Amino acid sequence: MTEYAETVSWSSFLKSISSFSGDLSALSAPPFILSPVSLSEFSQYWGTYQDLFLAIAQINKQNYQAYYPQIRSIDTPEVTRMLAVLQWYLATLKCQYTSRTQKGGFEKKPLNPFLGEVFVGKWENNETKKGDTVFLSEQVSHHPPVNAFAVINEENNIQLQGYTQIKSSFSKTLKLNVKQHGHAIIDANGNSFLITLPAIHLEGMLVASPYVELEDKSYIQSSCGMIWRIEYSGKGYFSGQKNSFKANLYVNSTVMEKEGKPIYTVSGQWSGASTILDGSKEVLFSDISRYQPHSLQVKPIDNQHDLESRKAWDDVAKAIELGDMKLISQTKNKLENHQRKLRRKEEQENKHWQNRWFKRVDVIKAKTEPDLEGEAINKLVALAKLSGLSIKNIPSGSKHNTKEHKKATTASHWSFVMNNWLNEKEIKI
Ligand code: CLR
Repeated sequence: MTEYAETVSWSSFLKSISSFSGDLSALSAPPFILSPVSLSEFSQYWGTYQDLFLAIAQINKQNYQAYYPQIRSIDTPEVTRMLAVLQWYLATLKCQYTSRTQKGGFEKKPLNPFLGEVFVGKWENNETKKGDTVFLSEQVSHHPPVNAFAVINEENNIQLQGYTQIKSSFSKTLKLNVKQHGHAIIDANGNSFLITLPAIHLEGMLVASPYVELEDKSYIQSSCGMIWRIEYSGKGYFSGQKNSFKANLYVNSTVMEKEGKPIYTVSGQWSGASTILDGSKEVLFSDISRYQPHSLQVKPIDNQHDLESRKAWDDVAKAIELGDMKLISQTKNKLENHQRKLRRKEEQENKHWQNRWFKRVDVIKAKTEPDLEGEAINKLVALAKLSGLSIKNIPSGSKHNTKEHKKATTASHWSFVMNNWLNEKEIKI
């Protein structure tokens, strides 16, 4: 395809945005902006930095002083663990939001996962005391699209689980604004952390090379009471750099709400280096370029189950790589028609699609339903309470005292069911 043809189709694409309905999958975009990768792969980035992730579980009373020798004022394992969670979290942001745009690339429109689509793999940690980490991702809902995920390392007794659902809209200046619903919860040796998902927007639409910038705030609430508030900004807000952030650690959410004195302040670029204020001295906190990303191992397509993402989308992905619009729509239609048939059959037989490893729990109703084990759900409720964040189905990180919270009536969340994974017979990692 010539560059000229691309710009022509891009401008007509931009025009078509004026009638955007909120459903990104219904937006037909020119082939060069289509990605051959399904959105169900994106949650793997929670585990890319294995060492930083496992450190959260490995820090204890005996070893905590070895973790951040450059920060002189650290005095407890709890504070060290909070720093480790932030350091890992910043690294995940780099993966989640810049891994596709590095080396001159741009953000493309990912494949829209079908109901029941899974993407699984593992990180092999060949050193002792690390053990392998399992990654599971499942498309638990198609309308609206919801992806649930889990990252499990048994050796270190650490597990992360969560889900995400995006709500998007275009501004008049053709900026794509995306709010995320959902959260991630870490459970590490008896310590748990609730992580809210930041709002994002896409810049660079007018020049056909979109990239993500984060905005507003997100939180990490620990079961020990401490909470991080992370504020994001792009070029030219409180810093001249893109991907800027400032994170304050508070002893609890009450102090945070009163804008009391933070224990620590970390600032810099989440995609690069950041510093921490240690007393009155500014020292290096983290420089992500010094850490090695660890890639997820995924089975070859031939050994995959029909529900596995790369196998199911193989023909479409190949067509996208060829840039052949006709072939793209043929292969996509085939997959989508098959899905429609399945749904129709279920309807006729009065059956529902069974989710695999996750279940939906409404925490408002759950209180009156005695059979709800859902451990993570209980943690969610407890951590949300500590943080003053809403438990309802509103954008992740919304506070308890907002209008949106008062208006919302449901509080259903997706919760990982470990036993379902342990009893899994068909899908292997
Ligand atoms: C999905 C959940 C991940 C983090 C993440 C990263 C990038 C986001 C993606 C989420 C959702 C889909 C997204 C993408 C960047 C671009 C893409 C918003 C939040 C949109 C659908 C691309 C649209 C492109 C056209 C308008 C051309 O953990």
